[in-house]
Amino acid sequence: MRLLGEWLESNSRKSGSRLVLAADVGGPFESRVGRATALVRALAGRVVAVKVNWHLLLPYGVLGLAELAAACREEGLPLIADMKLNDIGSTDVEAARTLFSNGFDAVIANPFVGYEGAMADLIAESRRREKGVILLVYMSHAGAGEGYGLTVGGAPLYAAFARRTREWGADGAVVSARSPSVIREVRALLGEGQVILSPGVGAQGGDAREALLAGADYLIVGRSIVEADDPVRAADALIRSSFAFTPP
Ligand code: OMP
Repeated sequence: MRLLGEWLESNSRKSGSRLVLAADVGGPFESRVGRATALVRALAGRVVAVKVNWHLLLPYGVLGLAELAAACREEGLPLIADMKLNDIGSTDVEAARTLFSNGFDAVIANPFVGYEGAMADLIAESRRREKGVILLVYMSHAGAGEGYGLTVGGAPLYAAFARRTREWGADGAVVSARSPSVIREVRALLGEGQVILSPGVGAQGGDAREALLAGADYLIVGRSIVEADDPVRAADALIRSSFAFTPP
């Protein structure tokens, strides 16, 4: 079995990078997948994984992303589907089967829906297929605290979600790079081998180095690379500025 965390770590050792490319390519619909695929080719060796979101999934669907999935496979990069799965088990499992049968290696899901009849089914399907599930634990937008920060039974909801990530045996958690203190708390609650993926650096104002020092394993970065005049230089600059330290 190739656990997602081991795959990311192996790519990170080879590349010296902790960047996950959010291939959020906008602009003309007809050229998005071609441009995203070219980005993956150009950035291979500088990123440890590729994540796709509605920018590509909506206009193309998984069948339309075959070229991108093939590029990820050839470059040895796990392909993560960011649909923030959030439904009953049978629907989530259907989505996961479609994704996993078409070159995707992991999905992001929302633990808010609970275990029985929802996340239990999705996680079991992913395990059976040797694929990954990453749970949303604390989001990066300004209003994230209104939901993920709600206090339930004297503790914030994100702490409950971090515990669920461990207990349910997911592969890791998404935690905002803009909230290093939350990253620290979540890090302490996660189990061994469970990774923290942190979005929110660059365009959203978070600091890459602070997020990594707080305990994030990887940074999910979209616009500050994708929309840069020179994405390779932008990725290199991020790698240089954030990784001038040895992670604990
Ligand atoms: P940039 O802000 O352009 O770097 O993109 C960040 C990427 O991470 C986008 O694809 C977002 O949809 C995604 N993301 C967040 O920004 N915040 C979150 O809390 C969670 C995600 C995510 O699940 O990837």
